[in-house]
Amino acid sequence: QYIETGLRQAIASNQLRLFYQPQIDISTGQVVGVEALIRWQHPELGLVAPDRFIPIAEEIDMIIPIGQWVLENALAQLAQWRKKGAKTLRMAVNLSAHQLRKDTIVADIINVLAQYQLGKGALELEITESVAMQYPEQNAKLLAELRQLGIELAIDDFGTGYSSLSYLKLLPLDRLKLDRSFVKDIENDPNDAAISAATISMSHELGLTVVAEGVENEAQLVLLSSMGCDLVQGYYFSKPLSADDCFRFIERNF
Ligand code: G
Ligand code: G
Ligand code: MN
Ligand code: NA
Repeated sequence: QYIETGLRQAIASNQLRLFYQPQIDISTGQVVGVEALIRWQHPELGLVAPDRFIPIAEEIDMIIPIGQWVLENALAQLAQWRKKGAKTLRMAVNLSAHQLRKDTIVADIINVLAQYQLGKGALELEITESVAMQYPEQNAKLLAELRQLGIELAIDDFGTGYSSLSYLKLLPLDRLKLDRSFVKDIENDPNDAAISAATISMSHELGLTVVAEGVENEAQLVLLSSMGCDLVQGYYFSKPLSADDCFRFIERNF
């Protein structure tokens, strides 16, 4: 109740914040993208993590305005970074089920991209497996429209849902994000290593690239690299950063 009341005013009260986590191309070491991750700067609770308020935002119909706020602010930030020299940087934004079902979603995204003069390859949308497979036919049509606009599409938390793999052949995707639960013990657990290797080779056969999430040490990086993983994201490189800190991180390898 307390969270709910506060959440309704969070945008107007300027309490939402975006943090950005770099995504690194394993073969070049370059930062090719960043994932925008929301937090809520609450006057009493401090910085609230998305796990604690996104589910509530979905229930009380606040996820649409919050999702729109994220798109606008993340793309405004990307436009600024591109002007400062990060010319090909990509911004990954998490999309909730409700946002995908909104009938003006394509127009909304076109408008924000146009507002910041961002073209193809600027925006990546992350959707979870469960969302992707909810309405496979409708999603296929919608995602094809988005992809036509040069928006890249990634499946978030891959391998964790109660899902079949059939959506992978139905949907026009660019990338899978290997869930960090498989990466965590990849050096010690042969099952995690097998699942990761199989996911990477299957993805490549399907014409998709793979981002490994939650990479925390060099051993994990070396193993993922030997498996042909394309991109990595995790504390070994950087935790999610404020915009200023993130730009300093990106700037190091222009
Ligand atoms: O940043 P953190 O690891 O705490 O994020 C936890 C979860 O919150 C992640 O699964 C992420 O997908 C989700 N999340 C973060 N930012 C957003 C957002 O802007 N929109 C939605 N729908 N989910 C987000
Ligand atoms: O579910 P999604 O991948 O969108 O959310 C990413 C979340 O994972 C963020 O909240 C971020 O804080 C967290 N995260 C990012 N890198 C690491 C990592 O290396 N280790 C762990 N344990 N969490 C991470
Ligand atoms: Mn994500
Ligand atoms: Na994830």
